[in-house]
Amino acid sequence: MELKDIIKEENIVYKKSKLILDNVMHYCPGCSHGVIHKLIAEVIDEMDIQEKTIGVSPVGCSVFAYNYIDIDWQEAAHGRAPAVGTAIKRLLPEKFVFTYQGDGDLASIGAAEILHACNRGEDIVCIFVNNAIYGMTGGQMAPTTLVGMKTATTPYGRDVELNGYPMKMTELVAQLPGTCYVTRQSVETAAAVRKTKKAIRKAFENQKEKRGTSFIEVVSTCNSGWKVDPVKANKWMQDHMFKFYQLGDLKDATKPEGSEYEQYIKE
Ligand SMILES: Cc1ncc(C[n+]2csc(CCOP(=O)(O)OP(=O)(O)O)c2C)c(N)n1
Ligand code: SF4
Repeated sequence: MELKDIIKEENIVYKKSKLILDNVMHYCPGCSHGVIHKLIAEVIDEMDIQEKTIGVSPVGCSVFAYNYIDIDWQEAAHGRAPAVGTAIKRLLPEKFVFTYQGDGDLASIGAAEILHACNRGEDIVCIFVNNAIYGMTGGQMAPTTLVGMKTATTPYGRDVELNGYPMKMTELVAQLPGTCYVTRQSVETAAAVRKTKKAIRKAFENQKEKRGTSFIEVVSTCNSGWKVDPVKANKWMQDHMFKFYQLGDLKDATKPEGSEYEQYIKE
């Protein structure tokens, strides 16, 4: 059988979402941002809300997210995406509004904005890409950098005495009454990608039902910033990041019994 016999319309099992534009992505090969964009596009497409959705893009590597997903976008200054998202949703409550931020953006300069938006229970979806590093600006330490992890500004590894402890933003926002759904996912395997897509869909459905803030952390790699190839980066993430940033739902207001984590902390 030749390639031309295989590449036929009837054999296609997967198609790129029509919301993903043809622009060539600037992300490094192996970067998680592209996969997460794909999932957001698929969910918006499947919910048929392309015309009704406004994304708020950040300052990190995903600053150009607006070049890749065919919806309306607003760029926000460093850390301010949840404040800008709040304003958009309050002015245009019929729109679906989501923010997209890296860990440097969300957990560093934007720590106040995200905590207060979640505490107010703004009816928005917050997507938090945690690759434990400032990817865009050359791999400096982020608030989420693990203890002992080497970065451009911690060449001997993050030292608690000097740099403090890594911050678990997802655990912090889960405590705030305004959040209705808080989850931590990843995208390094097909199974993980499917779970993350389900989480994004759930978050948008929550917004439809006006339930409050949904917060999705996606534990990710930055192979360029971590200075390893994409395969090693995934393995390192599985071995080290998941131990500290445990995957799963932390809060789910749609479940009367609560998420497994909520049940655990009640006991
Ligand atoms: C007020 C302000 N401070 C600093 C910067 C420089 N800056 C741009 S992107 C970035 C880091 C972004 O890292 P992160 O949010 O983790 O996203 P990633 O690039 O890893 O996806 C920084 C510090 C800026 N643009 N504005
Ligand atoms: S520097 Fe890191 S976060 Fe940025 S595109 Fe490359 S791999 Fe992705």
